[in-house]
Amino acid sequence: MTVLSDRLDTLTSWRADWTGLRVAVLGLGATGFSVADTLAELGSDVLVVAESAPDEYARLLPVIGARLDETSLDDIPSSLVDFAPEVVVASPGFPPTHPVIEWVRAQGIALWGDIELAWRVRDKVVRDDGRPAEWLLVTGTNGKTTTTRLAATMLVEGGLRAAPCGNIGVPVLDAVRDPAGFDVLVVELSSHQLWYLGLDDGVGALVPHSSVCLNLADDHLAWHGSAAAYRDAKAIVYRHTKVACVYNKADEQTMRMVEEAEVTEGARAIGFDLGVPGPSDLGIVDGILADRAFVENRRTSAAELATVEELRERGLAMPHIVANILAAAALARAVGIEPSAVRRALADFELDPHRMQLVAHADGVAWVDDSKATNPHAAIASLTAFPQAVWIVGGLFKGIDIGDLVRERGGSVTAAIAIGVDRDPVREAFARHAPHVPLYEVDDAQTEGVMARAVELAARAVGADGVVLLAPAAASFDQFASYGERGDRFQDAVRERIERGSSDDSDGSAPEAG
Ligand code: UMA
Repeated sequence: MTVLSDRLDTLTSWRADWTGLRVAVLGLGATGFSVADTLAELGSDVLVVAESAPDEYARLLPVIGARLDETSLDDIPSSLVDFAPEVVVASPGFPPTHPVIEWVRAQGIALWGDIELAWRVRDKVVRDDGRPAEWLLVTGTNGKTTTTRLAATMLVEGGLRAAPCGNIGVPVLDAVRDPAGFDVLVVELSSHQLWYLGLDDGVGALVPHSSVCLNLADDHLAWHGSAAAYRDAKAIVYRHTKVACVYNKADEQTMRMVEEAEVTEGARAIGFDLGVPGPSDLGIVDGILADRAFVENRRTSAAELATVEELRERGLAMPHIVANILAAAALARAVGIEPSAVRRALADFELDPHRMQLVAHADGVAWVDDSKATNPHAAIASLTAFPQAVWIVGGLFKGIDIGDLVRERGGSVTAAIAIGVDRDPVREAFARHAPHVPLYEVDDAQTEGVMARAVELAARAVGADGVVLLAPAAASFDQFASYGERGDRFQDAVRERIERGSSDDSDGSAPEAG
């Protein structure tokens, strides 16, 4: 073992000696800044290299004692080579095939993500018992953010100091350094962050209290290079789990991940789905969300968490949301939260905007914004929630095929409105799997015009008592800044149309399909 790796092995505490450690930080977004800020505070020698740097962060770096080289990263910057970093901490946007990442690995330099660093310094603020917060990990292709928020809400309702963090938008290092201190962190992890975690299984390896992979479907294939690599990254979530490996009984791949995981001895596999739960599962019996995993006698008894009817009243009864609720409840129950606290948390819970959000109900038509459905798997879940819908679909498909989605759900689509730059996948999927469904195309490629036109076409295609569903199954970056902007513009267009009234339709008839 080299002197350097000996030193890195000692760096598993905030109180370890980080001074003078040469660390290069790649990227200066939310993650890069939290990493630089942490390491500068610890006395390390920090160089940030980034292709672009928001003014606010760039101004702060010298103040906190870190340096910035804002430079092209197509080649290895000489500043990085000269710096000879002992550790490189990469932002999660950097794919394994990025030239700088390949260089770092070829040089044998230690490569961490922000999550590994956060785990190593998690004892900055400790609980009353002198121990750092426990971590609950949440990943999956879809539903991560909702589940993370749900679990954190249940924990807080149950009297714990808990916070959601990670891919949800709050860097884990910010949560770890929050002077308030937490009993439990609910950490949403993207496949990117998990890939970085998977690089090192040494003394710094994360040991979660409990963990869940909610589901798995093709996504981020360009970043990972293959579906298998994406899956392997997701599976890291279960590694070393101490108490509960929560998996989706309706998604065999998540069960397989648990079977194959190297967990801490004594960890249990806990299943969830919308069916009747077996012992060690959470599920639904006669309209009741029931826990048969964390009860005294799980062979003969169950704990009631909520009813489907209660969820319906709160707009939370869509199948995929109920699945998220069961997964979150499993994590909460694993840390000892009472069923009554789970129920109270659900009574106040609101879904985030752009997640199956009912924008308006006008003239019998429901307008639903699920702009967050950025991949086919998410769009299947949203289409499944309605027997029939006019579907606004399209954007950037990132190489993902929507044929299966259209084959599976095309029967419930009364008309499709195509937006986005990737038209061919939509045309081909409908021609092949649902040729009877009228397909209208939005020709306006300007961000300002897309949704007005899509809403106009949808309004003319939808029947009485119909549903218009924005669930694009694709990323938004071709025409919008984010899925949030895409959803906001849809909502604005819907409201404008309703305010204007439908009277100004050119002829009130259905548009001509392309
Ligand atoms: N950069 C490059 N080249 C690259 C990639 C990044 O130069 O190939 C630089 C750019 O200068 C860029 C900076 O790195 O400004 C930003 O880094 P980043 O893209 O890794 O993003 P952060 O701003 O640090 O935000 C990240 C997550 N983003 C990604 O994983 C892409 C955020 O998740 C997360 O909330 C935040 O850390 C805090 O943990 C967002 C996301 O889109 C929501 N996640 C993806 C998803 O959910 O599908 C994975």
